[in-house]
Amino acid sequence: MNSTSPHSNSGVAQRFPVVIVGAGPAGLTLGNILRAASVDCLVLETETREFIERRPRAGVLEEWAVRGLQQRGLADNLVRRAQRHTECEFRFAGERYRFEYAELTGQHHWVYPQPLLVTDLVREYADVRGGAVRFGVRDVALHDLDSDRPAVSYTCPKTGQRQVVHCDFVAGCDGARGVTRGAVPAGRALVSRSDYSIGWLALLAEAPPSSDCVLFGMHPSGFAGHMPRSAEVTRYYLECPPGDDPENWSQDRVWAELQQRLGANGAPALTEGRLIEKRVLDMHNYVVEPMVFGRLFLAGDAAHLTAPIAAKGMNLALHDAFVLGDALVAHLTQGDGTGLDGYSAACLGRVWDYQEFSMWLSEVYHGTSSGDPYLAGTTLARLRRIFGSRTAAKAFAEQYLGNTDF
Ligand code: RFL
Repeated sequence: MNSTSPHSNSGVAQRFPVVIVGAGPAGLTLGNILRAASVDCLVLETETREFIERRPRAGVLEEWAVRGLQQRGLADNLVRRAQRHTECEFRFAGERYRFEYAELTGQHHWVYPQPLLVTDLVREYADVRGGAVRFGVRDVALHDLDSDRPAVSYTCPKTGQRQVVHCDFVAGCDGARGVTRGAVPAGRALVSRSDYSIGWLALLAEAPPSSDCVLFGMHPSGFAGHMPRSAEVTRYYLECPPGDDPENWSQDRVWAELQQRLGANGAPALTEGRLIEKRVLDMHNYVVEPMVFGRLFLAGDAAHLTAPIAAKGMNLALHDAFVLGDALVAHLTQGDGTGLDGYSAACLGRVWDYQEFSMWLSEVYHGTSSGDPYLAGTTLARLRRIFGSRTAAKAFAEQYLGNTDF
């Protein structure tokens, strides 16, 4: 893809200093940072604006990430509307264990549904800061990335014509299923992968939360999670075989499993409701190193995927966007390339830290249902340590909330 010519069947060539592929949290945050410094950029997105503003996904944001958005004028709605979570609850061996992480660390989580954040970011970028964006583009291809005159081409949804955009830099922010990661030639990056061989049935229920906090159920039948999203909507997860068909999970079966796996002494029954999303996620991770090839800078899920086990992916996407945005602004406005040179290393420390935590947490969530009594025993020992030792609890809380020292 990198070596193909962008020039066939093209309309009028355009030029932007930066082309951003993908209008998710990473791409839109990056675009906003560039526009705030009056750097021109173009965002290319395969979906419509309405679609990205509604796509349900993440909800949990770490304090440092929200501070980063605030410092860039991107969190006004968020801090007004998001919930602050200060504790969560683990349920295992028939009992409930409250984990008061704010009391241990002085930090909390923010809960703000990803579609609301994307809506805020796209409005600020396109309607307030005057950023250029093309929705519904097809067949995005990258060209001449290892030269100082890279280009991006795409098919315009209205005319069907190929368009070419010349630029200085390409930001690959097109998520786990995008095309930019594939533009890095084999041998120019190391892609490390890990597969948990575990599936999660991700559910959104039209039901109020059944607790004031996140619940984690470690049950011999499988993990279950309860994540409040708003007064009317709650996200639930159920461990299932990888590749399972969501149609195997009727409304009745879902609620019966949730009630069982999240049941514990003294816990009220869950408030049930209509399921408005039901999809199976196979739990796997990857990391691309370095996150740079020539003039292409990968950010967010395009560069590294963290299974939603530890709710870290959007936080990492924002971190990359902050680092890359500041580095591109320094280069394009002051000729200072040190930030771009250090971009990959500046991101990968946090990426690997979160990968490791996600792996550790996966063992905790899935050990009791692994069918291996040894793993089940060591999992319960880990959990009891968190609730038996304040030092262990603090160490866990620090990782759960996201280390601020990167
Ligand atoms: P995104 O959000 O996937 O955005 C990429 C954008 O690129 C577009 N695109 C293309 N555009 C142009 N050309 C192409 N060829 C393109 N291919 C794709 C896509 O349409 C899209 O608009 O990536 P980004 O910006 O890196 O953001 C990553 C986050 O979205 C992701 O890490 C999180 O959603 C992960 N995640 C969570 N992260 C958290 O930090 N906290 C959470 O609580 C949390 N919960 C979750 C999650 C992910 C989930 N799913 C569905 C995987 C819960 C779930 C269920």
